[in-house]
Amino acid sequence: MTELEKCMESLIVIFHRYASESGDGNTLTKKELKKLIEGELPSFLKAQKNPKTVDCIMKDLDLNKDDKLDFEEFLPLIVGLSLACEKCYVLREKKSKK
Ligand SMILES: [Ca+2]
Ligand SMILES: [Ca+2]
Repeated sequence: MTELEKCMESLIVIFHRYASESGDGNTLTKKELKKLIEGELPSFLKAQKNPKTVDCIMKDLDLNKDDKLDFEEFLPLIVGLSLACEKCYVLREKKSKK
């Protein structure tokens, strides 16, 4: 497998690892989402001072308002964070070339 294929597989595996903790194994409840963020994105959570961060994320991502996130609804979180990370990466690269 290529590096990118491995990344995609990791995303899917991690999503399902947390999604299968309770109830429907294909969707994340708010509790499961919180665990996923705490377990897999600790630096993101630390950067957020608002204790309601997970509630806000859940509201934003849950497009069909069933209080659960399927993989399709979960992906924009990763895309959004990747976009932010890429901006930092570009800045770092710029600095290191000077
Ligand atoms: Ca679940
Ligand atoms: Ca949903």
